Amino acid sequence: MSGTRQVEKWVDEVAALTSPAKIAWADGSKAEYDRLVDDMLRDGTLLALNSRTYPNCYLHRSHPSDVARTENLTFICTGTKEDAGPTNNWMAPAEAKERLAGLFRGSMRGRPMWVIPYLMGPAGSAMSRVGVMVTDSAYVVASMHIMTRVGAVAFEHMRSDDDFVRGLHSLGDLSPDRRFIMHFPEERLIWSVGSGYGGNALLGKKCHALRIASSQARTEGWMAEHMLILGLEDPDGRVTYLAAAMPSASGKTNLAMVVSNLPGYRVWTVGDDIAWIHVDKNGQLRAVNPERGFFGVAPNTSAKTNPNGAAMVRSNTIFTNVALTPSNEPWWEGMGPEPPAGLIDWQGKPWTPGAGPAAHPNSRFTVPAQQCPSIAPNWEDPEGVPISGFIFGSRRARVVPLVFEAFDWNHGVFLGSAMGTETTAAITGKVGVVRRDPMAMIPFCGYNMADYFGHWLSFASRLKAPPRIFRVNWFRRDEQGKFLWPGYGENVRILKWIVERIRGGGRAIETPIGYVPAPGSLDESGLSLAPGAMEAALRVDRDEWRQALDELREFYEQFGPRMPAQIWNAHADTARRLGL
Ligand code: OXD
Ligand code: MN
Repeated sequence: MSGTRQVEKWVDEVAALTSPAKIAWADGSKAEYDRLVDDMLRDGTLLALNSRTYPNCYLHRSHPSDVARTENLTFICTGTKEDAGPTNNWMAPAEAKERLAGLFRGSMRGRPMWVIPYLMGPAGSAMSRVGVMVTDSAYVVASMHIMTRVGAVAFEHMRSDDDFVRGLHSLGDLSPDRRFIMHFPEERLIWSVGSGYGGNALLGKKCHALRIASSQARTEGWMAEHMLILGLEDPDGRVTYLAAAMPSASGKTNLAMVVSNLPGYRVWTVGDDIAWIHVDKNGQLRAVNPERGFFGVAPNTSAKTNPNGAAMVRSNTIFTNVALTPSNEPWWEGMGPEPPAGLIDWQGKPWTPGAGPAAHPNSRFTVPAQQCPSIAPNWEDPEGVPISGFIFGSRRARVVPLVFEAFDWNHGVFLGSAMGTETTAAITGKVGVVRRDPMAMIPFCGYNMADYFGHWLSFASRLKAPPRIFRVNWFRRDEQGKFLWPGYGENVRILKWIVERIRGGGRAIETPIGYVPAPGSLDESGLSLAPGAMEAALRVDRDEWRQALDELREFYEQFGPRMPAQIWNAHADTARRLGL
């Protein structure tokens, strides 16, 4: 199979640079996937897991220095530094290409080069977009099979000969010193070298569906967001769709497929990481999940924290950097059972209790979305699902109440722009440091974030009734450092209040920061919280907010005059309402 003339031309150029032994075009078939797996079992890239308890599941161990996205090596290469903005690493396109051409030159010598045409988004959807990725990693090809729609379907969705994102990937020598993840949004081009892992190498995900797509979306008038999409079904069978932005490792996958602890309520999963959102002809926002699979964090996935997640990874799953039991089953911290004797750690060495984590904290599963027990029957609807509300959630021990609602669209955009989150040990090694992460897009916005806020603001006039915007924080703690809210399956109670607010009926009180649930309006039936915990979880603390607004001012100032006036005004209004 081969593609359009433009695709072929580009593939020829890439081959001339990387000098592969041969070129193979991926067709996305099951036979192709099986062949890739067989080859990788033979050369040791994959290990087969227990075929009785984990049929068609495999373990991959990455290079020990290649275990996570590397934001410090990720660049947005726009014509001017200002267009990338102060929160992105920037390099001039010509310089980036010159540096990386040196690393790509001959990098595939003696090895095959795969060309992967892929579709992001459901077949038949006007919201879907095409990419063509070139790689020298079989693991990447197999993972792209799970995460995207590979093959001829991609070419069928090109709107013109040139309508595809170009993604060039090579493992290089896997050295962090020669690792770069470069984005050229103006050319819809990605160059990634030196990493075989996750968001650095599966170019459809963070590189295409967020960084390049966010820039393309701005030009074309839609939104590419780091958001899950879920539908909450109420006891009357009505489903309300919500999209939620949360920073990495903040429970987004868990929420996307949460099992309700409230009788009569049910959550349907549409997506767990990325939402592409368009305005339809009636002025309604509609969202599709551009991905076809989940690339989730394994540790702490258990029958208790995420029963649907635990169930879906029992077949047809590629695990990366988890531990291995003597009976050839995957194991990770927080899975539930005690670690069995004879465990092998993520690097393939015998593990002893106390020797640090057996599974890497960022170990992953890659699994087809269709296997999730809560997958929505309409998750691949080409029209997408109607979005009635947005949720911005982050990890804050203080300041941010469990849930509250923005006054209006502009105020909601301000709340999204004001997001900060406490880093986890798994991410930076420094626990509890607040990192500014507007709309959870700091690592993923392919252009200047001040312009991104402006893009969000511009939707108000295009929508018949803009979705309501909510802020949540499952992670607020009491004076002793204990979580005030149980989270997980109980979070459906918060979703219920959100949907009641959207449909009318949910009661709230006005505070200086937004609408907070009125006493008794959150469904606490069957839940026994410590006395005073709910009040503490919902409290608006004036001093904490004063400090938060000061920190926010500093963050905003770096954008200079590009920062939209509406954001500054919302900041000033909040200070005024707090009496500051
Ligand atoms: C992810 C991330 O892998 O946000 O989804 O890091
Ligand atoms: Mn993510």
